[in-house]
Amino acid sequence: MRRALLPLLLPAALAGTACAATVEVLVQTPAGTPLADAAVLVEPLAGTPPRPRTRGHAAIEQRGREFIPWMTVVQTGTSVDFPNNDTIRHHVYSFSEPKRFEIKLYAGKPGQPVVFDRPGQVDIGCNIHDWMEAHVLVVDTPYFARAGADGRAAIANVPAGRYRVRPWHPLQKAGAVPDEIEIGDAPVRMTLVLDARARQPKPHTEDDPDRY
Ligand SMILES: [Cu+2]
Repeated sequence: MRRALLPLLLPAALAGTACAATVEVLVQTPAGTPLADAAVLVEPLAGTPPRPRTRGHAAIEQRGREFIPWMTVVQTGTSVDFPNNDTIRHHVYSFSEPKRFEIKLYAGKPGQPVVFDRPGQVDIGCNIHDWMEAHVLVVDTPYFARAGADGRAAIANVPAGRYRVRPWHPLQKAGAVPDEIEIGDAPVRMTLVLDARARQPKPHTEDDPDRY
C-alpha cells in the first residue's frame, strides 16, 4: 500500500522544496476596527533578505493639496518621485533622521527623485500647506505590503522559511510584538493587532490660496 502511494506523493514533495506562499494579514486595532494605511513586514529570521534586482521606484504625488498616498512602504534604496499635480506650488521636506531632504517650491515633476537609502520612518511635510503630511517606512525586507481601507494586506511569493511578521502604522502608540511564522506551500492567513490612531485628514486652512 505504501509503495503504491509513493509515486503520487513524490511530485508534491519535490514541489515543496522550492515553494513560496502568500501571506494574508488583517490588521486591526485592539477594539477590532480594521486599520487602513498600516504596513505589514515579513522579515526573514535568518540570512540577509535578497535585494531587488532593479532599484525600486515609487511616487508620492501632490493633488488637491494633499500627499497621495499618505503612507508608503518601500525597500531601502528605492527612489521616490514627488510629482506636483496641483496648479499651485508645493515645498516638500523632511527632517527625519533616515532621510533629510528638501524640494524647494516647485510645480510639475522635480528633476531628481529622492533615494531612500536608510531604513526607518520618514515623515514628510509641505512648507506652504501645514496640513499636508506623508509618511514613508523604509524597510530592508523585500516582503511587505500596505493595508487597504479594509485593513487587509497580502504579500505574495514569500519563499519557504521562518519569518517575523509585524505591522506598522504612522500613528501607532507602541511598536507591535512580532509574530513568528513558518512559510511552506500553503497560504498563511493571520490577524495582527496594532494599537494605532486612524488617520484623521487635517482641515485645509486657506488663508491666502492665490499666493502660491
Ligand atoms: Cu503644499
